[in-house]
Amino acid sequence: MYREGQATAIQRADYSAPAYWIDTVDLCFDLDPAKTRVLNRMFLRRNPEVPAQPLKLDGDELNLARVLVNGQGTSFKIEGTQLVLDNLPDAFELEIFTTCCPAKNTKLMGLYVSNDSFFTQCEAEGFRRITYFLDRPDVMASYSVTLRADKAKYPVLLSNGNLVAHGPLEDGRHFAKWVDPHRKPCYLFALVAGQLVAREQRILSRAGKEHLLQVYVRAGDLDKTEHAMNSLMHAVAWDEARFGLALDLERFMIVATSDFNMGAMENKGLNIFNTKYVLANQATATDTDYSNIESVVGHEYFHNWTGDRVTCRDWFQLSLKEGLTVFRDQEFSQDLAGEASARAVKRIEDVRLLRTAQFPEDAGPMAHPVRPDSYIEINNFYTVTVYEKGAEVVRMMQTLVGRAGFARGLTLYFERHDGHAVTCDDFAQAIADANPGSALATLLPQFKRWYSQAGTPRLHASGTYDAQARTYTLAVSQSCPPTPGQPPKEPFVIPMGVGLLGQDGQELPLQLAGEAAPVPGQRTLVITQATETLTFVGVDAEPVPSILRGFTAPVVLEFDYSDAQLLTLLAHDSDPFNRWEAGQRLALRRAIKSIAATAYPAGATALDDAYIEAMRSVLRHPLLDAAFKELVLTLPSETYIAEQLDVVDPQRIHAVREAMRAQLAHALADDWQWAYETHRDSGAYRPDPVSSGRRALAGMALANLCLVAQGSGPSASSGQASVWPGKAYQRFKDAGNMTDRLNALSALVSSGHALAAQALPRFHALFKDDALVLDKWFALQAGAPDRDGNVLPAVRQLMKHPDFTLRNPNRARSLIFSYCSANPGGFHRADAAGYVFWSERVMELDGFNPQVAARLARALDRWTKLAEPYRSAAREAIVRVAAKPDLSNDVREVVSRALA
Ligand code: 0A1
Ligand code: ZN
Repeated sequence: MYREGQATAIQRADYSAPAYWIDTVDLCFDLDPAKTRVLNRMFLRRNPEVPAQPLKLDGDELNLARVLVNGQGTSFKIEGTQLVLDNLPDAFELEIFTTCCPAKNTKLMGLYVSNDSFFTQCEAEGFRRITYFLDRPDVMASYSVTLRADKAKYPVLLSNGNLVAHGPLEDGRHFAKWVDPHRKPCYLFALVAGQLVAREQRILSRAGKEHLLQVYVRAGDLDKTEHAMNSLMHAVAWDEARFGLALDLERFMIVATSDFNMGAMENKGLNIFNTKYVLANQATATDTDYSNIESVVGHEYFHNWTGDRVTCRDWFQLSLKEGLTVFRDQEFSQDLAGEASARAVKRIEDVRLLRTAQFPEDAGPMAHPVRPDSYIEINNFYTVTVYEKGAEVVRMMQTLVGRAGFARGLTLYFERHDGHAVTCDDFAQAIADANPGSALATLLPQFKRWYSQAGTPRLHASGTYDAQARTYTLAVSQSCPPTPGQPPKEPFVIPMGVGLLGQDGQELPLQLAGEAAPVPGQRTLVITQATETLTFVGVDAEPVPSILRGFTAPVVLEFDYSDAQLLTLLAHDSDPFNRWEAGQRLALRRAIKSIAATAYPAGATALDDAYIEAMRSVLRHPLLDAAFKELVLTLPSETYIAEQLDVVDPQRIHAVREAMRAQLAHALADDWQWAYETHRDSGAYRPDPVSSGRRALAGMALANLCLVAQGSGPSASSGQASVWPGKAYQRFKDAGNMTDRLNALSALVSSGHALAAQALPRFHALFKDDALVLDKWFALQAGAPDRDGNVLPAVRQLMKHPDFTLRNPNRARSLIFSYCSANPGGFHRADAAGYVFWSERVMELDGFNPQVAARLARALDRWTKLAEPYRSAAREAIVRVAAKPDLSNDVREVVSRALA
């Protein structure tokens, strides 16, 4: 067994069924911030399929007061963190009495206090911080829970399931008893107690059943719950309509807390959410917030079936519920967006996240398969690979069996596994078995390599046109780079959406050699071999291939497109994803060329007329949606550009991208002005895709116009340009919604205009009582484009601001993560000061919240790619963190992998 300091790596191959089952759990809590008493009465029975052995219950930071077996005192041992009982009957009642201290729970795992209320977080292994238990997802039990607390301080007492009794107790205390009708693993347990108010909504299911939906928040926040409630109602209706999955509870509750390590949690019937993904009104939330709320509310609700009704056998199977549920929330948002073009915008956004966050993970020291083989700390594996790549794997299954076939597969999955804890194999098998004869069913063992092989496959394609034979041949090959512990890779099953465009941009019918007749429009071909040749016949002139349409597989497509071909795709491709992709390729190519150029400052004229004219055509296009235009006109991020290079000089990338941004701003100055004027007013605020798209494009235009005013080109000197910062400031003051207000503020900050110094304090004064808006204020400053190293001193100064605290994860993310993980130009400093700052914060956070610290530790994952002097300095900083003697397993796993 592999040992890492104190910690032992858990291996997927070592899975064995539990030695005992827990049938019922009866919990009684006396809630007190300093000392909460937990009485846990369980019925257990030996698992006859496993050799007889002692019962080992997990615990963490608990004070044990009493253990009774069938009402009698018993001998027990404490081995490390486990409570060990031997010589047990085959079936017995076990009573355990413990206490814990929620007020001192800074890890926010288990039972903790936030704003004078109690909350729990049990996934993945937090329940053991509440009571001794078999804290593993394959042990499913029936729960009844009694909560007792001071009535004035904690008027609302919530747990999973149905409220069966409540009433007063002595000394101003009261109680509530909850019974969950569904068996569940302990990671889905939840309780909440505090001064909360609820927005309520009664709904009827298709079958005519009534349900109560509730969104609980602090008293002042009720006016910010309408969108979350609407999103929940949409989610309930969508799951019934698309997959026939109805709400199985009389009552479904969402509770918001401002102290939360992650986004939200799908506890059965009692979802607990980060306030960020609940609270919204037009004055305080942006369009992005609105859309995030919709997808996170959907995500947690969809877990009710994919995660709660059918759960994971062990934590290696995490993507069973997460990949599938992300896929479901992506589909939900697309279906709600409606129009094909709005669906495409959502798809592009999802792919952009995958490529900027997951592709680097898959190429770095933390690379792991969608179903990992081992871990030291499971909390480190709630990753973009498990979530977003996992969702792509599920999406490929749908592509291979079709939308209806996939819905059939899901139905079979629930028929087979409802109420059980299963594996990714069980899921894939159900989808394949419901679709006999499909490519998925035929290729299932090979397809499942997506679960076992890490790394991003590269799909290389080249095209040859034979005018005489009227054929177009695509030679396709695939490979996958080595990842830690996985040197060679076997070929994947890669669904590849393909279309061919004529020189005039018209879609050509497709006929493969050997086929009887052409098929109009695009089709999905399935690549399975290391190399393959696809020959299209009846092709009258050399076509422009549109490959991997809709991003049908999570791969890097290499095709040596000419600029002319990319311009044709950008102008004409009927597939909006590839249309956007063509624009990205054109920009990327120019960025890379400029980065490699020897002249400095780099990128002064990175963009040529052809590119600029193409962007102008998109911007002025009479038919394209504003949201799509905004995506096309956004240059590839610095992180994405860095991933394309073998050796990364972050300052050079930053300089080139900034120069490209400025060039685009100047060259299209009149067009930006037109775009701003024609999109700035979207009528009464509604966060729908069309009006959000208009606001996004207007915001982008304003940012560009401010950049022009700050710059030195011919358009800057004209009096016309210099009015824009003033207009932006006015807009910032007058805006009727947060999207427009923040966009105007951001235009001033990112152009570096002096008015930013007036706008920022004004913004703070306006929103000083709204934590989520203050997060935006911190984030904007920490993420500002770096000018002569000005961001780090600003961040250090902001750490001293009375509103800053590292203890609140949202606030820590808004300042520290925005700087270290989302501002490469500011963070990667030649003087290493960014890395020093990073190491200080990782170690500081690790002292009280290792989970959040380990996330921050990932900011230097890609250090080996850095050019000198960054590389050595980054290594030094990581070594400094690794040398901390009392480092958590969470951070230790990340830094030791980085140094391996
Ligand atoms: N299952 C949740 C994510 C989650 C995981 C761990 C947590 O611990 C702090 C919290 C939430 C989801 O996928 O939404
Ligand atoms: Zn989830």
